[in-house]
Amino acid sequence: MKIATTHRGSDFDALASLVAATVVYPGVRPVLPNSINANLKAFLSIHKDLFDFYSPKDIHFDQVRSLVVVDTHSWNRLEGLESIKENPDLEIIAWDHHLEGDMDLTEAHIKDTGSATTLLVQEIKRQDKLITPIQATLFLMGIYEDTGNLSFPSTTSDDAYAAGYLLEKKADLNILTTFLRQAYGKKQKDILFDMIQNANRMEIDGFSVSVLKMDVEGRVQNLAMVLQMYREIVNLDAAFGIFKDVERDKCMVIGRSDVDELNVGLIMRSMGGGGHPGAGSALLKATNPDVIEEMIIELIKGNQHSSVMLRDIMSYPVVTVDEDTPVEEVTMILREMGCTGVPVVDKDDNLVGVISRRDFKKIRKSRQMEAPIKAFMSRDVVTISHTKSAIEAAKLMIKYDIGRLPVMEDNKIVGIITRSDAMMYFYDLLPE
Ligand SMILES: [Mn+2]
Repeated sequence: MKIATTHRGSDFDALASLVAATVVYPGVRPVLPNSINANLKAFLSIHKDLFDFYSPKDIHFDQVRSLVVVDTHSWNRLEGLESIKENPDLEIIAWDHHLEGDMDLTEAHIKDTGSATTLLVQEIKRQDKLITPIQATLFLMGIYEDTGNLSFPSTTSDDAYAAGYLLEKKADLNILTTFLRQAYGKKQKDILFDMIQNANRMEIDGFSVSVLKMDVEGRVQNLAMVLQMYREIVNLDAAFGIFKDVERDKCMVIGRSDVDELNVGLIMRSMGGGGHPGAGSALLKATNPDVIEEMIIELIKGNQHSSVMLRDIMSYPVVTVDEDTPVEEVTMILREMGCTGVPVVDKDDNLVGVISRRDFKKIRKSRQMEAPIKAFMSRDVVTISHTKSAIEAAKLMIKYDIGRLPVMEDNKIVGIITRSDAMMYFYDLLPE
């Protein structure tokens, strides 16, 4: 068995490197440590289904013949893998940007780039492997996090070339800023202070909105994050910033919204930019900020159709299984449906549990395949009412780290919302 793993307290560079390793080594089992940082937790609670991670406890260590380690090559930074050290003829391949490490390597790809992801992206490029835009986004997050958006002194030209390659492969910068908490320095602090002092609040169609106009000198990083902080502090439904770069005579327009009904992506697209329901931006050349402000207000007024309710994105009808169905039969049903989990009901159709891919990993012996599914299902089922919104569903998925939410009406399941439904919403892939 060939496994890939990374360091404890995984960050985006670690996760991105791990996923990149599965591209470079098809068939390798990616083992994600249980301890991961908070940004990563939020990202995975939405995206987990895209990546088939194993937990260290799912692995029979004595069967591991080949180990790929990424973003570390020190035994003490791995989680729960000490015992495989003793495996005879263990092959160890490392991809790492830390020069120090105590593992006895069969194959070393070690170079002091700004991120470990960079090294794997170079390999993916060299082999001309296919990657999806979502993988490209994740890889870029890995590079950006470890290089402070290519600004840390540790950044090398390799990192920047790799970032360029990922943008070519359609990495999505809006998603990236949603999940990466970025540097907040003096410049950002001054701008935030300015914003709060000049705070203006208007009511447009029942939304509390603020449109700020500011001149900025040179490039200021993370304006989007500052705007987001402003929106949170002043407690607005949505905030828009029009940042005029006086030297270049351009306006950067950024929007952040916390309510479903006010779709920032739609507004930014109308101005030639792009984005998602909660976050977007546009770059306008030689435009008067007052005119842009008027445009934004008009667009918000015209924005009356973008409320996305659960019934618009949920999947239905819902296949359920009876709690006494044998495990084996459930796996067949899942395979036929092509999905990874299913709600479990009792004789009277009441929801009593959910079975998911993670629960199946508890099964170790073949005779357990004949046991009723209720023996393995999760009983604490988080559900959501059909009257709630897509953002509320996504928040629950993040909070409870679950990929499937039954949608309930009068105690019966009327639909199910999955991570991929939520992703369709976040990436704005819904049919218009
Ligand atoms: Mn790293």
